[in-house]
Amino acid sequence: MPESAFSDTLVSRLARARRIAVLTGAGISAESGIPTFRDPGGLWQQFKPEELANIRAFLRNPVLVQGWYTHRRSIAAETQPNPGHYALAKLEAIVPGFTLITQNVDNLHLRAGSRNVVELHGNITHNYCIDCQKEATEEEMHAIAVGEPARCGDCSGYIRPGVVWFGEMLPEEAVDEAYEAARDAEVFLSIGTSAVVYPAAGIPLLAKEHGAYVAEINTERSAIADEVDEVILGPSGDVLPRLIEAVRALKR
Ligand code: BV8
Ligand code: ZN
Repeated sequence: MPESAFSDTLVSRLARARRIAVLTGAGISAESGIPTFRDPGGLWQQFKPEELANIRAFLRNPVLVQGWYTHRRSIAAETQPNPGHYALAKLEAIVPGFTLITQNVDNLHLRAGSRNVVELHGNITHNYCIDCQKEATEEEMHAIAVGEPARCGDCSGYIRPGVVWFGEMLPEEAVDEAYEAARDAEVFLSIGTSAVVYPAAGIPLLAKEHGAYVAEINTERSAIADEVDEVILGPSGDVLPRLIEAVRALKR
C-alpha cells in the first residue's frame, strides 16, 4: 500500500459505523510542536520516565518534576491543535457514537472541539495538593517560577500535576469508559502511539477481540502493528483530514 494511503474498506466501514472509538498518543500532537516521548529529541531523551513521571522522583525532587511539568504546560499552552485534532472533532460530529480515548495530557483535543474525550492519563492543566487534594491556585503555582517547590496554601503539602504517573492506577471511570467504548466499537483507530505503555496499549487489542476493524495511523509501525487490520504510514495531520473527507463524501 503506497505511503499514507488508506483502504476503501476503512472508509466504508467508518461511513457505515454507528460506534467508533479512537486512541491517541503523543504522535497526534507532534505536528503542533509538542515533542513526543520516544522520538529523537523526545521528552524522555534527556530524562527517563523513571526519573520524572513517578511519585518517588517527585517526592525526591519536587522542584525538578514540577519544573518539568511547568515546561511542558508552557509548550502545550503555546501550541495550537493541528489538522489531525480538528479532523477527529469533525468525525465525532457525523458519527452517532464516538469516543476519543487519549493518553495525552496536553488538552489539545478539548481545545480542538472534541467533546467525548476520555483522558486516560489525566490533564496537565490540573494541579492539586498531594495531602489534601485541593486544586492549586495560580499564585501557589507561582513558587515554581522562582525555583521553590509549589506548596498548598491550606496545608503546605506539595502540589502535583493531575497526571497518572508510572506505577499509579488510571482513573477508574476513565478506564471503564475506554473499555466499554473499545468493546462496542465497530471501527477503532489507534493514532500516534508507540503502544508500549499499558493498560492503554491494550485497548485497541480489546476492540479487535470484540470484532472491531482496527486501523493504526502512525509515521512508523507501533508495537501492535502486527495485530491490527490496517497500518497507515504517515503523519496524522495529513492522513486524518483526507480520511475524514473521504468518509464525509461517502455519507452524503
Ligand atoms: C499501571 C502521563 C497499574 C504523565 C504517562 C512491564 C511490562 C508491561 C507494563 C509494565 C511493566 N512495568 C511497569 C508496567 C506498567 C507501566 C508500563 O506500561 N510501563 C511501560 C513503560 C513498560 N504502566 C503504568 O505504570 C501505568 N499504571 O500500570 O498501574 C498498577 C498500579 C499500581 C498497582 C497495581 C497495578 C501508568 C502509565 C501511565 C504513565 N503516564 N503519561 C506524563 O505525560 O508525564 S505515559 C506516556 O507515555 C503517555 O501518556 C503515553 O501513555 C505513553 C506512551 O507514549 P505515546 O503517547 O505512545 O508517545 P511515544 O513518544 O511513545 O510514541 C509517539 C508515537 O507517535 C510513535 O509511535 C511515533 O512513531 C508516532 N508519531 C510521531 N509523529 C507522528 C506520529 N504518528 C502520527 N503522526 C505524527 N506526526
Ligand atoms: Zn493541601
